Parts: sequence; structure tokens; C-alpha cells
Amino acid sequence: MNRSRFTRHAVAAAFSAAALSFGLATSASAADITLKYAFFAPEGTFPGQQMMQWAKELEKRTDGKVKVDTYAGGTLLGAREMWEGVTMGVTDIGLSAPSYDPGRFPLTAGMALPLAFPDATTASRVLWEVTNEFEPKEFEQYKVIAMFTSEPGYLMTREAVRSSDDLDGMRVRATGSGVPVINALGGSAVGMAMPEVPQAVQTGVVDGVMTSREVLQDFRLAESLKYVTDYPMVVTTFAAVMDKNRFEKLPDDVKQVIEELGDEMHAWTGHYHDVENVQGALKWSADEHGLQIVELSDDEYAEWDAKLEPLVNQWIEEANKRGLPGSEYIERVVELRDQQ
Ligand code: DTR
Repeated sequence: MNRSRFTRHAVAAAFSAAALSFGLATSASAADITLKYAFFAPEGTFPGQQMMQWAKELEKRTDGKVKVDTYAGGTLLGAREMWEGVTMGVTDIGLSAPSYDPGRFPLTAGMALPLAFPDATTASRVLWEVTNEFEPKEFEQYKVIAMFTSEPGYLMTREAVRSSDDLDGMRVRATGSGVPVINALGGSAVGMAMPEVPQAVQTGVVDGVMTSREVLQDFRLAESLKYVTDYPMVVTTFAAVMDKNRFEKLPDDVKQVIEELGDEMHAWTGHYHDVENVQGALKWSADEHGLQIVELSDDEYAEWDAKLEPLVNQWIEEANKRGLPGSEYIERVVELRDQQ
């Protein structure tokens, strides 16, 4: 008989798999829980920093009863596999971007329209509040443990873009709701997830990107992209989710800390991203790579606004037609956006 089958570790591991489906630690005293938390991009990026902050706070506030094992950089799951990965139990918690996949998250897609959010702090607060108020069906099988957004995306390009004419035919990387925005302004949108972007920029597959500006430093894009056009476009939404049934099986005190953190993470992340991450990256890009900010003329600015406005109305119409509360959602988003 193989004696090793009777080690404490083997017994605990077998018990954990059968009974809890969370890792049950071998220590006899505390009923420790280990949660796996997966994200598709590197730990140093702002969503990755959010994950690390959440993990640290959960461990602290549960007095070490819960341990979080983080898997950044797509080591466990990539951006598009994340949602299934959570359902199938590959990870306990998965962080990905609903706005990469508007078909799957049809109501939340409304947050990533050109709605002139001033910054990530505001958009993150609005996203958290509308999700709690509307409880979109698309999150039905999940417990949403945190939500936040990037700042609105900006055009970052190899050649300066001062007008729609400059953008005409330019290949610009965008995602989800960013694709129609770039196309409406005359560019040619190329869709891809963030981890694929540095190579696409280096090899000239794209002439620029539209996303939040910290990528200039965090993904070293300022080495090739020397111009930012000062026109805020659309935010990217992020959600960290857990399978609902798994969440329900957690002890009440742990669930309570998770709820508490959910109410805090949007503000923590928005502040970190807006104030440290983006501003730091702009300074670094200017100092190290001579980044230049391109201002649009007032006429051009107004023209771009006019080109993007129909996208919001189109989305509302289509959402309403599909039986979603499209009008109410956007109305509430705008109302919350303007509340301080
Ligand atoms: N704007 C989205 C999301 C995004 C912005 N910064 C990061 C960093 C890591 C992952 C995703 C993002 C995008 O362009 O993909």
C-alpha cells in the first residue's frame, strides 16, 4: 500500500476537492481557504494592481483565514477564456473586460459608449452603481466582486492626428465599442486585446492605438507612438467575477469582507489609475520619449462630437428593441456621471 496516500496533505487535499471545491489548507487550527484569482494582463498594469490590492486587503481583513493566489499575465486564463474559466472552476475569481465582448454583456456595453466621462474615478463609480441598480442579466451566474473602468481612451499615434483627414484610413487598434468610434471618425479600426498590442505597434500592423494613456509606459508604446490627440473617447469596463454558487459556499464573515471590498475597489482603482498611473506615464513618455499632446481646434472638436453622437442613440434604439432597458440605463448613467 502506498503510505503517502495517508499524509495529512493528501487527506486535506482530497477533502478540499470533494467537500468545498476551494483549497482547504493543511493546518488543523484555522479552516483556511485559498482562492485563485486570474487576470489576463501583467500584474504591474492598473487592473493587475487592483487585483493585488484586493488580495492583500482580503487576507488582512480575514486575519489570514483566506489566502489569495494570484495569476497575472494570462498564466491561468486569457482575456476571452476568463468567463468560462470561472464557470468551469479553473479559477475561483476571474478579472476581464466586459467591453471586449459587448455581445456577451449587452447592457453593460452601454457604459463604453462615447459618454464623455471625465476620468476613470467617475466612470468606475457609475459602473459599480448602475450594475447594482440594474442587476444586468448577463452577470446572472456570477457574483461580481469588483468593477472599475479605464480612463476614456485617447488616440496615440505614430504620426500626429489633428483632424479627421489625418485619421483617414489610419489603422488604429481598438476594442469592443471603440471599433465603431474609430470608424465613425474615419479611421480603420483593428480589434485586438491589450496583450497583443505591443507587437502590433512594433511591427507596424497598426499606426496607432485608442485606449487609456498609461499604456504608453506600462506597455512601452511611447517608444513608437509619439503623439496623443487630446480628445477623450470611450472607457473600457472591467469586472472581477466569481461563480455565484461558489461564492455562496464561502463562510458569512468572508462574504461580508468581499462585499465591503466591492464597495471600495472602484474608488481605489479609479484614483490609482487617474492620479498615479496615467499622470506618471504621461510624464515619463514626455521626459524619455518626447511625447507630444496634439490639441484639436474648437471646430474639429465639435465635428468629432457630432460624428460620435449618433452612436449613443443607435445603441439605445437597438438595446430597447432587444428588450433591454437601454433608455433607462443611459439616462441613469448620465445622471450618476454628473453627480459628485
Ligand atoms: N482600454 C483597454 C483596457 C486596458 C487599458 N489598460 C490596460 C492594461 C491592462 C489590460 C487592459 C488594459 C484596452 O485597451 O484593452
